[in-house]
Amino acid sequence: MTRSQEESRGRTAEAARLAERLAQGDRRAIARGISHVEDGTPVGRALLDRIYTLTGRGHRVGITGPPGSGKSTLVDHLSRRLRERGLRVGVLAIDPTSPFSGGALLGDRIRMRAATQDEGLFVRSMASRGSLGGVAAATYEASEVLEAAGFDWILIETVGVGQSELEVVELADTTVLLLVPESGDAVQVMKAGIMEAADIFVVNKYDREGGDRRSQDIETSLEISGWNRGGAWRPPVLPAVASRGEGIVELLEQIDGHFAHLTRDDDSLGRARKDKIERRLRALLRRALLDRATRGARIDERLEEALDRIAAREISPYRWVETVLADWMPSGEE
Ligand SMILES: Nc1nc2c(ncn2[C@@H]2O[C@H](COP(=O)(O)OP(=O)(O)OP(=O)(O)O)[C@@H](O)[C@H]2O)c(=O)[nH]1
Ligand SMILES: [Mg+2]
Repeated sequence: MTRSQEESRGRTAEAARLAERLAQGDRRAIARGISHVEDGTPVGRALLDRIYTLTGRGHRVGITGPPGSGKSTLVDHLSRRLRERGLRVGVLAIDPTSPFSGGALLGDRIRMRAATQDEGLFVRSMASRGSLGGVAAATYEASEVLEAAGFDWILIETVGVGQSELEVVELADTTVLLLVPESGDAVQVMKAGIMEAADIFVVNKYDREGGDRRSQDIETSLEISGWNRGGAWRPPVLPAVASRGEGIVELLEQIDGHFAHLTRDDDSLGRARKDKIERRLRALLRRALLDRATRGARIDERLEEALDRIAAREISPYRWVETVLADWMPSGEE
């Protein structure tokens, strides 16, 4: 057997072991599985392949909104309620180091709760590493790992201000957008196109001035934008004071309502998921192509070599890209 065959067998065996332990809910296996997936290792890929038949059973809920809008606080309360119902809850938080809460985030409360006795709660922060696949892909894959481990609900917290967040949002079955009475950041959120992706709006911090006005604004923009995007679900706008646990029951009702809407008589959940799968296939293919094409291209090294010279304006970035590309995939013109 060649060395690479041996390695490949080793990976398959490790993925198989992980998959088996995962399915039994072994927390260390879950954590390792997610790490593999996050790092994009061959074991991670083999694992995802192996567990695929076990995925698709959970309800994936994206919780997004501007920095400091109360996402972690809300996720904490939501997961409590779900645990009370006897449901197993996985929480994935992306880049929880916004300048707002300075990294204390993801509610230390829930992390601690998870770390203690509760077997039905698993919490993980996803590092936004700049891997080829990006954090959105890693998060999606992590949610598959959690589903394979038998978690019924996957709550995904992400700051809703950019393209990659929008990708995360797109992967959820239900997207909850949190806004606060003060406008400010909301503009950014709207620019990112997340308004259009939201299934449920929550105006949090209703204990502050201006909640009603904000709700009214959202209602108005829903009317203007024509909320019935190919379906009859009308995104509700709900008030909440997450820090006091107010509005959580109503929110859960709406999330359930949305899921029921997706799974009603016809196959809208199936269709919605197929759309997502299609986007995912394209993204996976892009990543695999890029991976394969750049193998051995020493991109990182070359970047490092070039950085100083480009910063000093000795060569232009455009020239650099052309040079790298020429080495990497000769155009055949020579
Ligand atoms: N007044 C008030 N404060 C709240 C409410 N909900 C959350 N907070 C506070 O707002 C701050 C930010 O809450 P987080 O839950 O960390 O917000 P977040 O959206 O997760 O923040 P990032 O992850 O940093 O983007 C905390 O100090 C919370 O206690 C609310 O309804 N009213
Ligand atoms: Mg947070």
